[in-house]
Amino acid sequence: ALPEDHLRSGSSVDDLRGAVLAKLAYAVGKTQPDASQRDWFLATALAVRDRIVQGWQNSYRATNAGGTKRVYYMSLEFLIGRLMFDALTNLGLTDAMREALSGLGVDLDTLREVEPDAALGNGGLGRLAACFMESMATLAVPAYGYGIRYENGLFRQVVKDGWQQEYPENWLSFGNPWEFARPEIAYDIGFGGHVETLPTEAGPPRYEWFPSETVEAVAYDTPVVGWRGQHVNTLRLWSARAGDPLRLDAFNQGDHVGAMADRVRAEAISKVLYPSDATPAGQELRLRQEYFFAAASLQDLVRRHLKKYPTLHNLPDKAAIQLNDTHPAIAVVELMRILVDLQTMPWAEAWEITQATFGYTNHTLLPEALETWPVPLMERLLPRHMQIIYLVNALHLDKLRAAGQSDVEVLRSVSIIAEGWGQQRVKMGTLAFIGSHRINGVSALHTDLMRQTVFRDLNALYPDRINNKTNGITFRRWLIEANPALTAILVDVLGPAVLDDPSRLEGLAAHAGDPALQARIRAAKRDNKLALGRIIAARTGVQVDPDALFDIQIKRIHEYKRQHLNLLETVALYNAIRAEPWRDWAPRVKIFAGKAAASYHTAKLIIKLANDVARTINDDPTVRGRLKVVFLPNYNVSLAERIIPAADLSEQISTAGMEASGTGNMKLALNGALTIGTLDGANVEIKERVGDDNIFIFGLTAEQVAERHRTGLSARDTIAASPRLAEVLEAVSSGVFSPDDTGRYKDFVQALSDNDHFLVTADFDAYYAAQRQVDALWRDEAAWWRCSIMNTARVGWFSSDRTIGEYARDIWNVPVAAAE
Ligand code: DL6
Repeated sequence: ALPEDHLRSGSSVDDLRGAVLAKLAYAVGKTQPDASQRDWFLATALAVRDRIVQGWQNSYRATNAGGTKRVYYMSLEFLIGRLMFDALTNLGLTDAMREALSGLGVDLDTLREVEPDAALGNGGLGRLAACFMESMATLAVPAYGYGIRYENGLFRQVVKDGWQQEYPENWLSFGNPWEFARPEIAYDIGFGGHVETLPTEAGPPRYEWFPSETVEAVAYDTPVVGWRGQHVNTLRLWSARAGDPLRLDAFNQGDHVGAMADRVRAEAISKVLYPSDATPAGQELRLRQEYFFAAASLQDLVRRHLKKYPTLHNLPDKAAIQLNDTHPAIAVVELMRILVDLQTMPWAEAWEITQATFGYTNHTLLPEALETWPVPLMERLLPRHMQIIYLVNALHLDKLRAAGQSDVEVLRSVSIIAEGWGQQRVKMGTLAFIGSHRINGVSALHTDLMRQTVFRDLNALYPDRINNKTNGITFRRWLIEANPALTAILVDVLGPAVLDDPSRLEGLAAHAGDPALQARIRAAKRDNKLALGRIIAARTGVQVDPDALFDIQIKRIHEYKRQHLNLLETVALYNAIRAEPWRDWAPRVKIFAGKAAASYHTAKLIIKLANDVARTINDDPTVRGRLKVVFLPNYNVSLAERIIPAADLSEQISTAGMEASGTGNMKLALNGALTIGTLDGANVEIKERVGDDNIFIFGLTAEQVAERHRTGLSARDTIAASPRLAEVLEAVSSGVFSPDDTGRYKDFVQALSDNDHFLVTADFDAYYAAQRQVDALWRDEAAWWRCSIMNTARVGWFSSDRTIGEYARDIWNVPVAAAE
């Protein structure tokens, strides 16, 4: 082989070192003495990327040559985080690269921290998309992920005086070594304008849309390499570009700002993830984003199909499009427009193809998160699409009436158009449901609730469409990369095949009581806790004891997730410690991290409460360090990778029926944390697998919650019946934790008493009791570590490889590679 090949594909330490040095010189343009850590990171990432390219091209060629069906995963979010260790791990190059760099005086783990964290998502939904991309590559399912290349990802959270502040997160400012810009792959995306009716000689008229505005969608490709580098897929993200970079006439007349107005408006589409939709302009931008990426992705996949086949009639045999929630649901209508208006296909045939191609995943039942768009907005922005929606709806309702359905309530509930709110709105969930052949929920409970609630009437009409696909996580990132110490023990005990086949984790159960194994697992956890302790000290100034129980709640801040229930329990424990300081309290560190939506005032107040409670307790000498509270700012994927391996207890305490699945619950259990949780989302299935003895379940069930919502939510009687809770609420309300502003939490506590929608007060006593069971088990070391090991042993099923296998079989109809 030519030396050049070694530089591009060699995997020895010398090859890698040579490759990094070549990249440093010729791609980054630096010499060794001048290179910063960022330069070294770029050089290393580029050298790694070279090693993916061959597999990427092979995968592409094989799929094309074989005419294999592809999966297109459309998602407004891909929370991919850092990518260097994904690539190194899956290519099996981590150790060799570490050695290669250390020979140059460079530390791979330092470079790991230099990589920007790509926060192109908000939470679980976006991270699921990232795990699915990795699993599809691992299982050799040919796939494209389609989304938006946001210039600014989810905001950077700064905590100032206990309050969240948001700052832009420009992850691209120093370049992105993983992506390939494809300026030649660009599509025109129209907005606004009008529709013309064109008569035809025979048959129905044709329609043509003349948009008043056009924005270009430009592709940026990131290769996604699967485990052991066998298969590589593409994450194709769209960036918005104005057709004309500036209006030269205006510029020459001195209007330098005005000359760029069109460009700014066009490029705003890919500027920020989740623009605030509190204003009509924000709402419009959000709808523009959704149509922009859905339309670009469809043009792309249709072009690919027509390059190989003469017609789109066989599209469902060659393409499965998965809608990750309703955000891309307008794609259903866009495909109809392409088929009927552009390809002149008869409506019925087009509809059949559309339905057979799409699948839709629902990720929430919360009414405020179910998307609806005002008809006037849709009509103005996408006039032809609105016509198509009306026709889809009319035909759908006609069919039901013809089949004997005359119940006005049922017809109203299954209609795509909702009346009310003072204006008509388009229900995107109903549109996605009707336009798809399969609709899935993300945990068994969530799927059942979908059948009983939001989609009850649609499910009665189409009983075969809804199916369950319980979420999963990729073990490559959440075990192998995040927790090398635990991984090494697992490989030692179970053999290296456990890395390929997570069901082998079950073998650990037989050793759960082995004191030697317990000691090893405990020592590994302690090291992880020490490392997290260093991060906590650096970011918050709080010193934590690695031998205390690390009690973790990490997720978006939301009332349904009930961080405030945890905080109220923290206050109760604080009161108890102060009342009986002589008792042998199990030392605990309560760690919170998460972001609140910028316009969600109560969630931001909960962050302030966490910081107020933390300051008061951490400063109180009576507590003597037996309880510490930490709010770690700027939660993101990289921080999760450091927190999860250090967790002893996993807080999954949402109001039952409100958390669709959760995936943090799976990551924490895999890393040996015991769950304290409600019977909600995937907690139910985690309990079934780990067993009742290895999990702390408390609180109302989803059914009981629904019953409470029917009977009323005043919490006065509940509070009166619980002196402990009453004392806690009184302390918070009266300003014990906010001496600088004693009224800060008055309304917050009042609202809990008047209308406790999330049933915090109702679950409080049960939660407090469950926490004391946690304390008791923590004191029995052998029993605790046995439970911890049983958690790791029994959650192999939550691998996203299993989930993707189910999607492939039941929704997409594509084969998956057999496990090695
Ligand atoms: O399915 C992924 C993830 C679930 O694990 C979470 O339980 C669920 O809240 C989340 N859903 C969303 C949708 N919008 N809201 N809210 O983020 O999906």
